[in-house]
Amino acid sequence: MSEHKSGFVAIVGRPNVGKSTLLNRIVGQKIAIMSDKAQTTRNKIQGVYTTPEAQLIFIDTPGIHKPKHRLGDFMVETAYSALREVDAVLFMISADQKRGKGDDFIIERLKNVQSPVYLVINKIDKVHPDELLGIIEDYSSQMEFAQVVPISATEGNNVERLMEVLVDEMPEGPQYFPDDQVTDHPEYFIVSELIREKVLFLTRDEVPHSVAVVIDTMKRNENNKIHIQATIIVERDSQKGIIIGKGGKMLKDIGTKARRDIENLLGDKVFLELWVKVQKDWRDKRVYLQDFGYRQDEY
Ligand SMILES: Nc1nc2c(ncn2[C@@H]2O[C@H](COP(=O)(O)OP(=O)(O)OP(=O)(O)O)[C@@H](O)[C@H]2O)c(=O)[nH]1
Ligand SMILES: [Mg+2]
Repeated sequence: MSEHKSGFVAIVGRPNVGKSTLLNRIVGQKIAIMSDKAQTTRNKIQGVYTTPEAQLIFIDTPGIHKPKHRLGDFMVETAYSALREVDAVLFMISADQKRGKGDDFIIERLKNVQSPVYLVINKIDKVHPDELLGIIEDYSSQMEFAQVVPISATEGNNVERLMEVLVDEMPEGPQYFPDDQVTDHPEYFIVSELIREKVLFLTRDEVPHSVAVVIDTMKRNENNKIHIQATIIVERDSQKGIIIGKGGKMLKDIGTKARRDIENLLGDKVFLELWVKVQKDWRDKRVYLQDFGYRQDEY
């Protein structure tokens, strides 16, 4: 009989290439929020993949970009910190985007990484198969990858194959998490993220990037529902107006959509109360970043 294997795998790449979508597919549950806006993920999120033979812990990271404020600095540092002490790195790119300065910047960092780096070409559903060879050649001329694996995170193409390749790569090791644990983050964190996801989905321009969500209380009430009070923080009064919407319609919409996802996550009825607060330029203020869950000591 072969030994049990385990290890850590970091997923890095530019914003919006589909890192969180892949993580959710691997664990079979929505633990990381996804959106069509760049810079959706802000923290490291671990997803646990368990089979009888192996356990892989995947670390989803914020997209690597040129930071414009302290929150951006935190996000990029968080992504780089995941490269340390992992057993493998997945460098994800999107098949429908040309290699750009942002990718080259990441590649330079990856050249110094000790563990094997896999090139994962995502969104192959968006291009003709003939285009793949050119992409592979182009990236392989920049650095040596342990392997190249084209996938579609939304359709699921080749994701099983990717898992096989990674299990092969992992060293012998114990099972770190129980069979049924899919993430290291507490429920309240995912709840706050699900609310933020709805804001990302329903608003545009600067609003999505200016929003943080904090859970104030979360407890079972006398009607046997989980009662959640959460605050949506924005940077300006005008943004507060947008989040609340005409006659409170936007806030109601955010609440209804978020509640559905939260009930799914918790497997319970939820009563969700949302508040909106302005905290001027919080993305550039260290104390607010800490208060809102972006702590330097967490990477
Ligand atoms: N067509 C297609 N779209 C995809 C695929 N994977 C992800 N997407 C879409 O790409 C967008 C970004 O996905 P995310 O998973 O949020 O991307 P990310 O890399 O985590 O982005 P950041 O957190 O901002 O760094 C979403 O609209 C996804 O639905 C894929 O395989 N095919
Ligand atoms: Mg993400």
